[in-house]
Amino acid sequence: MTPTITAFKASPDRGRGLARDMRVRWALEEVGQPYEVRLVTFAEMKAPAHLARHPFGQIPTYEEGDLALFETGAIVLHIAERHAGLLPDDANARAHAINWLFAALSTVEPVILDLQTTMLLERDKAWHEERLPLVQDRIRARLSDLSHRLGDADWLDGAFSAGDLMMASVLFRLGASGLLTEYPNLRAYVARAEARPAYQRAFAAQLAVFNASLAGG
Ligand code: GTB
Repeated sequence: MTPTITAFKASPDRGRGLARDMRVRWALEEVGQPYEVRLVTFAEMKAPAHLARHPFGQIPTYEEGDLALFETGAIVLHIAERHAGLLPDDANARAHAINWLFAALSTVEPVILDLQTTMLLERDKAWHEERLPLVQDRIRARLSDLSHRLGDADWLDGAFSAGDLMMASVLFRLGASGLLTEYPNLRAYVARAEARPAYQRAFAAQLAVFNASLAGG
């Protein structure tokens, strides 16, 4: 059964691949599963039909037959568990990959989101200049540990997995901050992830949606 995901009709990131439907598109491309996309406006995201799919009125969602999911972590894990390609067969290696997926979302993403909040919503506050270095240093602490763990390896734990997909997706959001440039192996890790054909296909698909929205589609 072809799954349907939801995505912004006109993404505020202007098709730079930062909205979270990108993670789901990428996972589906990695496992070779075709999918359909229901595009939603901000108003539609807060209307009852979408709230039935997503209690917080956000994107992405994932529907497959009777199953409706929200939260990118749950969606990517679901895709990875039902298709070959994103989780190893060995039980312990599989658990490690899932471990990294959770680490990306629970340990690395929160400090990065804090920086986005600081830059988008707190720039006009008197304390912004004082708070910014603290937020940046909390990110550096995570990146430093991650950089040590990755070392010279291509991926976090053996072959590319759902854990790498999620970790790279989280790190993409540091692009504008320049912080990744302080960790050459993490910058190379992100570049390797972006170079994957499945990532490229997913990126092109979400960019096409944004370009169509500019054209009034
Ligand atoms: N924890 C949820 C998950 O991982 O699925 C978070 C989902 C989420 O934050 N969705 C965002 C959303 O629907 C879109 S991706 N926001 C609308 C709302 O909450 O009303 C976050 C996002 C939005 C915009 C950019 N950007 O412009 O660069 C980047 C990321």
